[in-house]
Amino acid sequence: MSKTLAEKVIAQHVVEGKMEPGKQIGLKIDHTLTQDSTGTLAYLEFEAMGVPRVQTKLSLSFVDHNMLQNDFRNADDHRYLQDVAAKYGIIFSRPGNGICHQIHLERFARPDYTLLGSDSHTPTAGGMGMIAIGAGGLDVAAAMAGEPFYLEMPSIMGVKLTGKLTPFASAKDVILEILKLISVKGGVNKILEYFGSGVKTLGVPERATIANMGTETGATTSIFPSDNVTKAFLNSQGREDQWVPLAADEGAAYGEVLEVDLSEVEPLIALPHSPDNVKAVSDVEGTPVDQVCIGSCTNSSLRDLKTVAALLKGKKVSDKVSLTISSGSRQVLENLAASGDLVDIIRAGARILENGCGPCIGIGQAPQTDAVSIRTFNRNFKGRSGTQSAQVYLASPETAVAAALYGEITDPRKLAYYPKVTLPEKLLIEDSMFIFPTKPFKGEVRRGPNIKPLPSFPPVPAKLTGEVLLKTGDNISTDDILPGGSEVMSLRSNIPEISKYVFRYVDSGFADRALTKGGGFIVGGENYGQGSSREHAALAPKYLGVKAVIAKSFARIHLANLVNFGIVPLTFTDKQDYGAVAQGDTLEVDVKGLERNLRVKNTSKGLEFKVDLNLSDREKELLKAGGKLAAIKAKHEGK
Ligand code: MIC
Ligand code: SF4
Repeated sequence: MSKTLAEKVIAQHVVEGKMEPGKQIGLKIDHTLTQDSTGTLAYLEFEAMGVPRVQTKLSLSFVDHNMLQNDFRNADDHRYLQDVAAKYGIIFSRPGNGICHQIHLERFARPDYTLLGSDSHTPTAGGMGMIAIGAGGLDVAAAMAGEPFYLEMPSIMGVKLTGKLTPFASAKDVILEILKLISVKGGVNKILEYFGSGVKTLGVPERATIANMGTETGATTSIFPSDNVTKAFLNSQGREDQWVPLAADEGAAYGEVLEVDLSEVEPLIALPHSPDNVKAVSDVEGTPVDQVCIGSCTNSSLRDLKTVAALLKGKKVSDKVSLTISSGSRQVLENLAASGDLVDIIRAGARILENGCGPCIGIGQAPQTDAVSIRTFNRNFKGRSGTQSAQVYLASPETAVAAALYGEITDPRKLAYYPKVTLPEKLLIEDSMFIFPTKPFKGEVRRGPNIKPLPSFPPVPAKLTGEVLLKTGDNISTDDILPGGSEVMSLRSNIPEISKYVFRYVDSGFADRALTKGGGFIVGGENYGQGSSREHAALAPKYLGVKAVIAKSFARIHLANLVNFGIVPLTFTDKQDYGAVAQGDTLEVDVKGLERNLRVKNTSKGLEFKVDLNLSDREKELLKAGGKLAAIKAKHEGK
């Protein structure tokens, strides 16, 4: 039977379950990656599993998020990560080397492999024909310990690309077009698989941009074929021997197909505060701009920054605008420097930041009050920039440059001259900021005082009772649940402290109220927990006593994180019942046996409503054991 490309790669790696959409499967994981802000917890969890060395083909630990060193805390985390990497056989990418996804794509990604990463934009490597999935740190730790990664077999959505992009439209506009069509929840439990004659017109960095931001549709992952373009990219990285051809079989059937004619894609922009709030740039032209930030794992490749340099060459950034540039990797920066492109960027008046995530997660460069900030990033949730009143727009590097030069949102086609950017056949490559775990590790793993032991929790009780501590609307993101920014992010290895920030900008009294009331329930709308993979958004509420979340629907990674930490995820059987629950109501639900169909008593209103607990037997076992860590520990102790 003909297979889609995704099915072929999955079939090579499936170790449990049937590959039928909606059924649980277990996948063997070849590569894992972590980054510092999820990695500290992931490695504390890995250590607790008692496995002497990682069991994967390759595991990588990056430091790219918490780069500010205002005090000892982030630096201590970096040192902890470096020690753990050396001890357990993990490649360590030193601070300053760049963003995990960009570097993994350059130096490690390979077609027909699987990757699990503790970061939601791990699907970037789908640009290289990998099945690359974002997950909570605990799932990644389990994969490092040799466990399969369990997930619901997604349905495969074909995305047929035809035609060729016109000047000033780029890969970012393609994914914005797709977001406009299917929204931030249109990809949930799906894989976006790209095919068609338009694919070969896109380079690997462009494919990676599209796969990266497929995450914003809620998709499990995105994948492109591996073809001669892939081969040329691997060759430029000195890794041609890792190439294999990969494409869907002739006649492969997709659950549904979306068609995008690249020649019709125009410059697009996502308006505040959601990545799917997409309009044509020409519709919002003239909006004054205060800040432009170019970089992030979506748009910081050599292709992007060479384009930026060529468009800025000989020009000056508007004096109303602060333009920041953060390249995705040291390799990108080095190649820009060697070709002279960096000089054009500096002369135009850009502020050059460190290679890393930086402003994308509010680590510096928070814009001024009420600022309009145009960013080449992938998320514009309210407050994520560090300034609650800022208006953040998402656009391509081309559109970002136009805004920086004109001081207002401008259709980049006004720039008239479109440079033909070509990438060198062979790049400058220098891997000295990786530490390869070749020598045996001696001594103790060093932990700073901010690295606190993991909290442990008892099994889920038979009956859950308590108040509705908070009722939210649709599309609540993990940035709403637990914000980014340098203040909160430096507490990622300290659950008692970070839990004080849960829902800080949604409802500043939440954490105190949860503790005072002895925990309780959260009621949510559709797509609850969209966005990042941070398991802190489950673990910190659990620490505050949250027992269950009742929502209309959940985002994939957050749902898994809730189960992993023993918060019961319930969905309204009839979504209308959402209207019958208010904040402050007292609820009661008998979850003994973890049945699929349950009834919740609203004792404040004297009402009852039905909810579903749609979990596999394996997930129920995790809840019964008090979470995934307890379950894995028990398994390894029993060996
Ligand atoms: C993000 O873009 O939101 C992050 C920060 O990279 C997160 C990970 C984290 O919260 O540490 C993600 O996307 O998973
Ligand atoms: Fe870093 Fe931003 Fe990418 Fe997250 S989305 S990994 S914060 S660059």
